[in-house]
Amino acid sequence: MVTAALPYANGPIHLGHMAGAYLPADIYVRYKRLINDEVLFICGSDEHGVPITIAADKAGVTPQDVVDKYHTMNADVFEKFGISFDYYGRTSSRTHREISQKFFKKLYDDGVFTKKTENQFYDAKADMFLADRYIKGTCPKCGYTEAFGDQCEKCGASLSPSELIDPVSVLSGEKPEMRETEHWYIPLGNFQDWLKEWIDSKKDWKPNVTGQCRSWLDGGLGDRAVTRDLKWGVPVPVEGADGKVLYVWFDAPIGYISATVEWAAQVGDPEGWKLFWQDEETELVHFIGKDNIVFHCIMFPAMLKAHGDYILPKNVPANEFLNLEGQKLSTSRGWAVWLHEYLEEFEPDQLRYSLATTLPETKDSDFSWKDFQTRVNSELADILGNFVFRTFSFIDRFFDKQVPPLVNPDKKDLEILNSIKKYGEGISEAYEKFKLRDAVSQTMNLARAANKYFTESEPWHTRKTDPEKCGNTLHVSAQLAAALSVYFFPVIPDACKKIRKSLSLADILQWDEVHPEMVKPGTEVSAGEILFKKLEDEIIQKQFDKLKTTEESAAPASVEYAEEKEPFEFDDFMKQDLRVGEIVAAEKIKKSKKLLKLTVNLGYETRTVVSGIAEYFEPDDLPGKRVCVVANLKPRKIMGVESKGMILMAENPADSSLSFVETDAEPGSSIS
Ligand code: B3M
Ligand code: ZN
Repeated sequence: MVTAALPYANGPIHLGHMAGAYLPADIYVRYKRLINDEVLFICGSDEHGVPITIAADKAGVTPQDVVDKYHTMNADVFEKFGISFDYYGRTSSRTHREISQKFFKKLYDDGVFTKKTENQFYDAKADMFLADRYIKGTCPKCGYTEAFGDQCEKCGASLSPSELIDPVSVLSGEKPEMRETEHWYIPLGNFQDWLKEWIDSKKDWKPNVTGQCRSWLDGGLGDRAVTRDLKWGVPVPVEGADGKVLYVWFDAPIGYISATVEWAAQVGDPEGWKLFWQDEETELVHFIGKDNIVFHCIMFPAMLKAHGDYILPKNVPANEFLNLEGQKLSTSRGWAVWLHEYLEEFEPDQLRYSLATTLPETKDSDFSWKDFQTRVNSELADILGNFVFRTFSFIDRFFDKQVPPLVNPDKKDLEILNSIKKYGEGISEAYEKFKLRDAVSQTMNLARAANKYFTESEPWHTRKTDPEKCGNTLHVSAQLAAALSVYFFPVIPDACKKIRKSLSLADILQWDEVHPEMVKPGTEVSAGEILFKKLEDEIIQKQFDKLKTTEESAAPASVEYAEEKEPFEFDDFMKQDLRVGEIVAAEKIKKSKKLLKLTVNLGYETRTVVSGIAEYFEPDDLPGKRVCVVANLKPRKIMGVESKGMILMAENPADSSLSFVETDAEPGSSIS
């Protein structure tokens, strides 16, 4: 059972999504199908949560309009890009609503949840509780009258709704009242021991995944809300829950199960989904980006364990993030490459291959248009394309379109023929360990070896001087082309189908059908078309310029830089002791919207630092970050928490967003 993270249906798919979860998952699944594993590949649209309602408000339409548009658009882009889901569902479906409600009800009846009361702004006219972005008023810092409940867009101050002067509801314009509201929570602390043992048993999980899980566990697991006061979502199926819906991160992972149920119904085997979710023999693998690790390795496993009827994930090979031209992808700044726009200019295989060579498997990686052009021109075209083209056109022109027999092969012929199986084992082993970049580079190495063999055999000479030897070269090359059409199929399926067609081979071959005598002498070979056209500099430059223009148009007109402070003495600077600290845990501070309590490892000690960044960062995303700490700042009590030190933050003058000053240096390193 293989799943890929359900993309929010609030916008189009970009490169980062592809490299994070969808392409790795598809390559892995295609490989699994080639080795005859019974595999089901499930995904779908994540259609609930505030991201959807904000997009709807911005566009002046309903949430259903938003999800209908992007569900269709994203399903179409995945199809065109060859992401071969067996089923692509959506969490606004009736099946999903019923299954997620039933799941919730079982945990509710089993007493898994705790219930808590909290204060929240309520709009009596719109008859709903208000999320932070749904409240606006006068900024207490600069007097701007359109500040939102979470942030003032003018001065950038991070706010909490209760700080706004004269708050009003964005929906009705009325003054909201403060009301008590109740929510259900899953007390993850009750699963702490079991989760620690379960995570510790995962010896084959990627270190970036287990590392983040351990930070979470070390920080102590808190309670996680499983319901929200929103109109849009799965209604909470119990008494006294009017106006409440399931928290999006409670229902979304259940979307994997409901989509499988829908798939089973679609294939006429309504009970067939149980093989994939309730059979201990089945291996469940979740492909996700690193920002979803806590939900797939801590929260969802706790839910599945509590429920009792489901299997648990065997592996969660989360990828890190893909950067674009050396910068973080940013949809708000327009710094992104949208798949539907890419497909207007280029072929899926070209991007599948170049992205596969730079997947952020263990650390963030980068995509550049220049590198894309190099991968297409110097590898796909010059190595694989060139080898296949020369082989097929030689057989077509000089061997009457038929694969010649192998007669008295020499050492080189036998060596490369016998290397085919070896390559297959190495590539297969890499795939089994989710080392997809390594698998892809080994596959291209086989193409390199084939191309070199062809060139060094000089069939254009032996054709006249030693026709038998020339025939051997083309016989061997035909076997190599056939092997490549199987081994490369997970990555560049379209090109592989073309190679097989030219070799009159079956469309879907299995991995273990690859062997040195795959293509029989006498097989009809049609001269292949050019597999990969080279990309000209102009078309690449055009993409790069387009990126720059979109960024400029999305960037704010004028940027006001803060005044530089007065000069000061060097000795004064030397009084402060800056150190590298690794955040090992992060949590919100009760009754404060702005503060986070961070546990920071300084190498020589671990300490608590309070930081006013709760409006900018989810606590879940912070463990593992290495940041700059003013270590010798005098300790002080903030909201009852003793804070020793300060985390340095960089404030972007364009939009006042905050970023950490991150480093790879070891915790405890002195910064001066
Ligand atoms: N919708 C994707 C994200 O966090 C989120 C994944 C759900 S997987 C169940 O961008
Ligand atoms: Zn302000």
